[in-house]
Amino acid sequence: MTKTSIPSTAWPDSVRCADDGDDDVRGPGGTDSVGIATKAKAKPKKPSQFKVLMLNDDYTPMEFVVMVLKRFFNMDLEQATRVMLHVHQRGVGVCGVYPYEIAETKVNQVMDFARQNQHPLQCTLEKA
Ligand code: TYC
Repeated sequence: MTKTSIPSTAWPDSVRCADDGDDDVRGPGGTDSVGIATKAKAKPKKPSQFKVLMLNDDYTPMEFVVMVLKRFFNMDLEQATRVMLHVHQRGVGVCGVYPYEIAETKVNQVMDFARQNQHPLQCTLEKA
């Protein structure tokens, strides 16, 4: 009768130690070691925020601007009227602050909707 045994070399390195996670400390040769960690810790960046700005013009009807603010920025009639009048009087106003991709989508939605209705309304982005 012959004795069988599992050769230890059958196991890849990754299953050798129980705590072989992403965060262990290893020397340059890949062997376990104690000392200074050489691996940079992943530092997730919080997404930067962008203001969506509405610009005044002489032609777009006030009611249309209020409709845009309600439709794309989820404002109620009172908020939308306040922002529209601010833009009308001061030239520019903030519709909302969002991560870049959402802000860009809002700008495109507003510009497309204004163009479809033949109004020169302009909307743009600015880093918050
Ligand atoms: N100034 C426009 C008017 O008198 C109204 C208006 C307000 C237009 C805000 C654009 O972003 C705007 N009809």
